[in-house]
Amino acid sequence: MTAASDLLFLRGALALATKGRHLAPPNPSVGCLLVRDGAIVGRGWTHSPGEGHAEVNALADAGELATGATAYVSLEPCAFHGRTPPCSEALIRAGVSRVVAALTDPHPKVAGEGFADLRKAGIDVDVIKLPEAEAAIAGYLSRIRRGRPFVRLKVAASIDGRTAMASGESRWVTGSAARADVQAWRAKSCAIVTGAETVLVDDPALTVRDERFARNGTIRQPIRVVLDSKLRVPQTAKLFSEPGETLIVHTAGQPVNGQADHLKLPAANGRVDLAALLPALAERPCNEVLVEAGPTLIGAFLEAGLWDELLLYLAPKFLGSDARPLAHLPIARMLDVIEAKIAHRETLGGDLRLRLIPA
Ligand code: AOF
Ligand code: ZN
Repeated sequence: MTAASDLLFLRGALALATKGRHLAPPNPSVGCLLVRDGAIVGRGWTHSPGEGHAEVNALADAGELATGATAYVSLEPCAFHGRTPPCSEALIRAGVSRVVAALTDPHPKVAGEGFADLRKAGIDVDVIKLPEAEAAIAGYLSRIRRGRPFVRLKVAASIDGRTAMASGESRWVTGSAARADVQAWRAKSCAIVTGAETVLVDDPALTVRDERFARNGTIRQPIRVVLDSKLRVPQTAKLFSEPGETLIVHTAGQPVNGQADHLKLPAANGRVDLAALLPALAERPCNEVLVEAGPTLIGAFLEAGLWDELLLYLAPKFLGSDARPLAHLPIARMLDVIEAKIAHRETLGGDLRLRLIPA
């Protein structure tokens, strides 16, 4: 039976899931709320891989009060031994009487097995589908269902759609609030993808530096993926000495030094084939990738239709018609324009952030 309170508590579980967003990858970030006699007795969310899942953390929080409680979870409890034991067993052992979940886990080792285990043990199970629960773990779902990560393009541009002066000079187009926001998107990503050109021109760090995302003094760094088909990036590039891993993706030749991880992929039009890159990143495993790159790579993702979201930060200034465009996209006819929908818009300091999705 679905009561209004079920929805409320399930949304509460989903809100808890956001707490682990920067820790959980490549695991899905899940939230769990334990409720007994109308009162919340336990809260949990997914920690780093190998540490507790949401359910186990909520059970630990509730202690004895978990017996007879209802567990609200944003995802079906797992039913297999991975890095940690199955949550279905932990819930059964703790004596919860009912489980309400917002989504079935499509992982081949779960996919309904978690619910089946609970029911076999006499626990009532209700699934109340929440679209927000899907959106919250879109990267994980994309990796498991489509074999490719969720691709989020990020661009900071002027109101006339320019990202840098013709000289390459690009600091600072947007303000500090927009830049702080980018840190949050990086923090929940598994990989930051960029191109050799950006590394050669800007020498970026591409790291998460905001202490908000630290746990026990360390910050989980998304892997930096540099598409460097001809191996032009020198070992002196800043990103090699930053915390976290760097992966160089190339299409020909042999890397001369062993410092960074290398991956050779097929080429398409002389560049790394993006259609080959994405499954390779899913294999690593990557849920969400953030593409922070120049006009060529952004244009290539747009043109290939291999993107799920574009985060567009717009600063109310004009860089002028000699400045660099946000995407290199030679389109001649109206028939071929790439259309998008504005899914969300927000102001950040003096800038505007649009979230666009393919139309
Ligand atoms: C849950 N609760 O909070 C999460 C789940 O290697 P492990 O043990 O960490 O298991 C990873 C799998 O667990 C992952 O692929 C997904 O199926 C599930 N994630 N399940 O019950 C959680 N994060
Ligand atoms: Zn689990």
